[in-house]
Amino acid sequence: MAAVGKRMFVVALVALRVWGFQSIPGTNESGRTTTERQLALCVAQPLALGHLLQSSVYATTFDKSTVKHPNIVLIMADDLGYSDLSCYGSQTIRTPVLDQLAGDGIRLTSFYAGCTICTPSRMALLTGAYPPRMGWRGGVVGYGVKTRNGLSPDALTIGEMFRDAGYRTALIGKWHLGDTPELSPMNQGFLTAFYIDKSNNQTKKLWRGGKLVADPFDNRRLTEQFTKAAIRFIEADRDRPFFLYLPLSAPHFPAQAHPDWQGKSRNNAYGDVVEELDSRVGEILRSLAQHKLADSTIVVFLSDNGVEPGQKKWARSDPYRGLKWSALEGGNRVPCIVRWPGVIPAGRVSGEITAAIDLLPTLAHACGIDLEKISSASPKIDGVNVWKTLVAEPDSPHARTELLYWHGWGVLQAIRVGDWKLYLDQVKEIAGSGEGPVLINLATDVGEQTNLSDKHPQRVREMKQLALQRLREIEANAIPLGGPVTDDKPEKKRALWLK
Ligand SMILES: [Ca+2]
Repeated sequence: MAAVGKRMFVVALVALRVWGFQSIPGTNESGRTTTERQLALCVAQPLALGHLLQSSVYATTFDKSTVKHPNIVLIMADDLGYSDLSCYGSQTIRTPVLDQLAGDGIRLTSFYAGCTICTPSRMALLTGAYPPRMGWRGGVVGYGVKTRNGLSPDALTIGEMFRDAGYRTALIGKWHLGDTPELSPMNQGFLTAFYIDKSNNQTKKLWRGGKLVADPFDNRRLTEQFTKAAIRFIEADRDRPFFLYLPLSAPHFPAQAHPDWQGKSRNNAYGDVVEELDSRVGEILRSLAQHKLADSTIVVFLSDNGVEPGQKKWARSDPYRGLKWSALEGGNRVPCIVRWPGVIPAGRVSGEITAAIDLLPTLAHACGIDLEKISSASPKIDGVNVWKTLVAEPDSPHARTELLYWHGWGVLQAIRVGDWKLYLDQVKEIAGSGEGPVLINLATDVGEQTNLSDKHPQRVREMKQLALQRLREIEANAIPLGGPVTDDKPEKKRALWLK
């Protein structure tokens, strides 16, 4: 459908809502898409549409939904690269469902994961804070972080935030924030939990709450099992709002195709796994539509970090360089799509800087949760509320202007301010970084190839000073990891040019 026509129908929907047609029974239980429903609505109301066209309200901004406490479905892929979806440029993997989700919502092109590897990325997503604030100093649980350590129960998680606001909460997928009961999802705000506690190459155990339900699990069928559990959770109690955190274990290595998808893609088992993931997201969206929940549910899709080095033959982050663990764009910048029909304008693309840490304050705002009123010993939040950008509120400055990049071993390696990125450390892929800080202009140099530090010495000084100021504040206010404290004097790893 032409963009203008689509927009017209959406405007009509908003107008009908304003005029009191808030609920049109019989138009949305068939699983039709939002656009089709809006089309049906407009056909059913020719007088309203005629009035609308006469009054020429094309410039109407999107009205906030009448839904005060929308549901949340927060889907996260594992190690999915920036350009592994068709709508982000993949030529070898077909993702029609996620492409449509982007078409019905907003696609973010400067969105950054919480970190470049699994554990700190999830810490950041769940707390809205940079991972070193949570005592993380490098590595993942089971590799660099002991399995009895993880995210501190003292931190306020997004699960606790929604639970305390009266939401049903679930973690279905991969946890990776500590193995002990104290550090389990059940103790971090998730009333329902069906999960693997580490990556699919680190464990073979599948848990439901505290009960072991499979050992070994079938890696080929995890996405299917998580999807079915997610749909059961959505359908269990539709009278209460819910927060579903669905961090799928795919396409993290070993990528093994589900039998129904084996050989279907043009990109090996990795592509098969991503195409299955896309289709499973479709099953969840269909469930929402069938139960008339699509318009009252915010769906977010993101990845937890960039391309895994062992999968670089198949996974892609074009046009960016760099892999998981690294501070290059390819390690950090990931797909992110957000859909809320009728509230977030359809088909938008935004290149403003946004980050996984922004989701907690942004979703809190969207769901009417006042973060200021939540009393907790949790560390400060680094995330900012970017809601006005998502809904395209006119004349509102974008809330995020800067970003810190953490290497997988805990070092603050770079800072971004606007389009400028300054490397503060020696990084093997960045020429000249052993001689001094390297300044990149991301607006003109997506491959991060040209060092502009000699041309902008003042900017280099200011950005370095800002990075140091941010780092010192974070170090001064960090809490220890959850679990036993093993280091008396935690090592402070500093980038070469911040020493
Ligand atoms: Ca990951």
